[in-house]
Amino acid sequence: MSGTLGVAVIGTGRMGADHVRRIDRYVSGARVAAVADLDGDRAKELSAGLPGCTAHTDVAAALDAPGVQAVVVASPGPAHEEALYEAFARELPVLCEKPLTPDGAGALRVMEAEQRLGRRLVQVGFMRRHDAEYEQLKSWLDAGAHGRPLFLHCRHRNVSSPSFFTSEMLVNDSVVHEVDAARWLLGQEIAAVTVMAPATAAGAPRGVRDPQLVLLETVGGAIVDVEVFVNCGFGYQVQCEAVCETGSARIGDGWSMVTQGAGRWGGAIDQDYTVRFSNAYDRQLQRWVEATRAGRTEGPSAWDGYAAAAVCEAGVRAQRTGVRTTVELVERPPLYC
Ligand code: ISE
Repeated sequence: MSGTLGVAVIGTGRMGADHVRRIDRYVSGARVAAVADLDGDRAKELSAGLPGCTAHTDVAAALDAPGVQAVVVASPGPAHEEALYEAFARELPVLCEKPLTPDGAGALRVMEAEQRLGRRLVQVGFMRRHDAEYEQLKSWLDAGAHGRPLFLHCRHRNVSSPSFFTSEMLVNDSVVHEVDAARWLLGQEIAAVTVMAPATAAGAPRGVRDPQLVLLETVGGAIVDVEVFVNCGFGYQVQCEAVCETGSARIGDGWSMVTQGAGRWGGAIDQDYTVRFSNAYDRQLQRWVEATRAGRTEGPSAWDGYAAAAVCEAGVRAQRTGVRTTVELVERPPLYC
């Protein structure tokens, strides 16, 4: 593919608008050629400042717009599957925000459709894989200098959850990141999930069980514990400590400038994922644009999206029943090996 990559962005909510801004201002080699949103006014408003960008309320129309060569899907999860099929029908490469689909069955259908095309078109937006600290931790683990990984101790805290958040979403919208990160860092599938919850925090919205503790067991015998707390009130924190047989490594402490005065020392805590992972989002998009222009599809695949969805589905069952729940995965198709 030569020249500037024309990208259609589907969904102009928080993430979609952020991707549009990123492509327009920071990513080289790409431009926003079309945007689509059910809210036509929002799409029009966003496209207004972008030369040559058209606004649509319909995914198909956006993908057929002049100059569109690739797609970013950033609509709500339940709308991803249809958008992916529209992209497949036109053989357009796609960067699809997580979750690939809200459930394992949908992700299986997407994989089947992609296999019928005979080549990978989808990269899933698990952006932590592009974060510099996560990359460092992955290299440390891959070097294997400290023996086998035994534990990942993870903390995933948000200041507050959006109004539509449910107890299930702590697993399938938030912990889905740790599910993917754990599979990627350890190079192992997740075999079973257990979910426990302490007393609900005073800051949790009515009916939302927050915080929760999610335990993931990998096929290689490692245990991943995730404290997920999406109304902690004090900051956005994503931390991960890997413990191996003879050493440990930890990321996400967020050391920025340290101030001292009046007998105290301190620093700022990020308040939001678009700030904490801003570089990861930039790198994800830049790398996707470069790979796409070179005719390659890289990064987390539809298989990774499927595996994460299957683990989260088991997680939601474990949450409801209080019982350790095994994860059932289909055999990995050759396209994803
Ligand atoms: C949100 O959708 C994200 O992807 C954030 O990274 C995560 O921290 C948050 O809990 C999710 O709701």
